[in-house]
Amino acid sequence: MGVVATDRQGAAQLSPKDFKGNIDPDWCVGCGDFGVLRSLQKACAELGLRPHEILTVSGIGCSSNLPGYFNSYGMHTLHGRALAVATGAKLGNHELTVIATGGDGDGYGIGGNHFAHTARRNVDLTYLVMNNQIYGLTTGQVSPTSSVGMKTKSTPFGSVERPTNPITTAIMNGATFVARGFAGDPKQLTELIKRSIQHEGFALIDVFSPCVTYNHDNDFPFFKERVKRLEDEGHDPADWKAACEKAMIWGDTIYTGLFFQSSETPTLHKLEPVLDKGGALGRRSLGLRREQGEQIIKRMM
Ligand SMILES: Cc1ncc(C[n+]2csc(CCOP(=O)(O)OP(=O)(O)O)c2C)c(N)n1
Ligand code: SF4
Ligand SMILES: [Mg+2]
Repeated sequence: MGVVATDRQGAAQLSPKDFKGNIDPDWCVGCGDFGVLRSLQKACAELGLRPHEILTVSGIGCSSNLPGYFNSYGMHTLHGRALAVATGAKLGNHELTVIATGGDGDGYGIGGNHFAHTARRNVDLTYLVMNNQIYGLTTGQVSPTSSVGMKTKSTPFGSVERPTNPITTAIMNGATFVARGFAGDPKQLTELIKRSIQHEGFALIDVFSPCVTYNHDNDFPFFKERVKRLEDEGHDPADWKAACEKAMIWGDTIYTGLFFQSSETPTLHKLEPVLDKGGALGRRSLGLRREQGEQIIKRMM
């Protein structure tokens, strides 16, 4: 968990609008990513966070443009590398609320290695994946979550590959908070984001965020007909086996909500002896004279 406001009596409560970036999104009209951005803004406002307490980090893709539209510190990094950079930032300043964002291609394809290892390390951050089952930015190629038979620009006769399951993958790799949201259910999504930020450890929220331009199979009506909330069925997120079973269901019913949560594993920054005492690394003195610091910066430029 990052800094959730407890120490600012009298400070005005921010509204979702305060988390609006200076640039308006250039997403297609109707893109699911709008719902994700709004839910994130609402969640941060309701938690009493301030923009300077948050870092959003992304890779490359339509969804990865999110940090540009959100008012906080932000980094738009390399394709598939959001989690690597987010891990470094969290260890550099573990007081920050770190939120990595991106798409299914970015996170589960080229960045799949980082996904597995960030979960295993239980890095204390939220990973918000806008899963539209397609490469949107590059105009509609098959992605790791595209369904078998799906026709795309790169699979004109239908995809022959089985899709990855982000929920079971995250659970098997040791993630301690694993959830699924839907851009068409902002109320549930906002709650999930709030809980993921409050959670201490690696939190995945895989969000169905339809690409209205390049994926006409998995659109808003497709999900509206199928999604059922786990919380309406009395699912216990502490039940690992039930979480895996529910995550495997894909058909007339597809579950959203919190599949799994555990507080048994310490976060990476709590395990690191160097970070254990003395506060955030980024706030500590480097023990260098001013000239030495300037020389290092000069050498690096
Ligand atoms: C190293 C590298 N390889 C490939 C690309 C091209 N590329 C840019 S975005 C993208 C896929 C984006 O898909 P996804 O992460 O699902 O995001 P979406 O656009 O669907 O939100 C690819 C292959 C790139 N930018 N860099
Ligand atoms: S191409 Fe798809 S994912 Fe990209 S902005 Fe348009 S609708 Fe959204
Ligand atoms: Mg995508």
